[in-house]
Amino acid sequence: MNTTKTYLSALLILGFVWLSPRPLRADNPIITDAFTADPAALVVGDTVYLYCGQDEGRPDQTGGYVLHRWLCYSSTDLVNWRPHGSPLAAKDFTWAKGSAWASHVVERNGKFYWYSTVDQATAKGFAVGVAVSDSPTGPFKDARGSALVSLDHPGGKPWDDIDPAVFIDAGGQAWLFWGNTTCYYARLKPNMIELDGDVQTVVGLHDFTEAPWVHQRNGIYYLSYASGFPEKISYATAPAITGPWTHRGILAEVAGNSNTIHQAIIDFKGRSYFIYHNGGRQRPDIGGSFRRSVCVDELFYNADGTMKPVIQTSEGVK
Ligand code: FUB
Repeated sequence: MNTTKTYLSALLILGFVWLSPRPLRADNPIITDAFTADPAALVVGDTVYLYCGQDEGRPDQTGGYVLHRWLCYSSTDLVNWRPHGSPLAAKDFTWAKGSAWASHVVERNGKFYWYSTVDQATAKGFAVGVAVSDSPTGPFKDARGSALVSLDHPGGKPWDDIDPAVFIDAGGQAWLFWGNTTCYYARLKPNMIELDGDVQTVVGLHDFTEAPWVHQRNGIYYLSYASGFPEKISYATAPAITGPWTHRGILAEVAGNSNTIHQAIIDFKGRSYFIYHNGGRQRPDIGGSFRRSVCVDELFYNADGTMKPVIQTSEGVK
């Protein structure tokens, strides 16, 4: 009798442990229905929208960066991600061909602007286009019918008008940052689809490769970017968006099994997050430098405002 009682109690305890809620974990990579690269993220209310390119790289890792369209996902907890398909493709810019490289979406006055890297069809080199929508999930339409940024600025090279990132400051001024090997920036007009004034070069960055991302916290401006190759993420800080920028070191080491890493940084529900890609997908669809996957890990600050190096995990965020 006593044995039966003990057995039943043990079963009860086991059942209780089994049914009690466990912390949900995202597991990295967070997106597994496609290979995804170059994440940008936008917080709208209680939802994070994730925008990324769809990597089409071959399993044998040849062919370089092959991306023709961008994908969108959303989440209210960073663990469960809802796909919204592809609200924008390189072909939606009639003046472009192929390559849907890194992009960034921002909200202004209820409209959503998607700044995108494309390869030009009718002119030489890469360029930045901009598409607009009334909803974060689209549909998006080319807002200009032409490139917002292309080779025609001082110092421009066919490969350096890539990886746009937009920051809107507390006074409502929008700034566009972009570049490859040189980091450029320029003001945007209030209409968000035209540059306002000259293209400037950011000085003070160490070993800038690409993928600038600007954010602000407690009066400090942060410019993080991919440095070197294979890429790490470095960052600099400044008292104003125009600088002067002070180099602060490495924020993230080389991403697993990928030459590139391309970060986005957001605050969401009281915590900070570092969103990036790696080549860490496992069998049967093995990842790599041209078959990348988006990951999220938590980002922490020191008391003096510097950022702690990000620990890239397989477990992801809770
Ligand atoms: O995805 C193509 C290119 O690779 C991006 O534009 C860069 O940021 C790098 O991630």
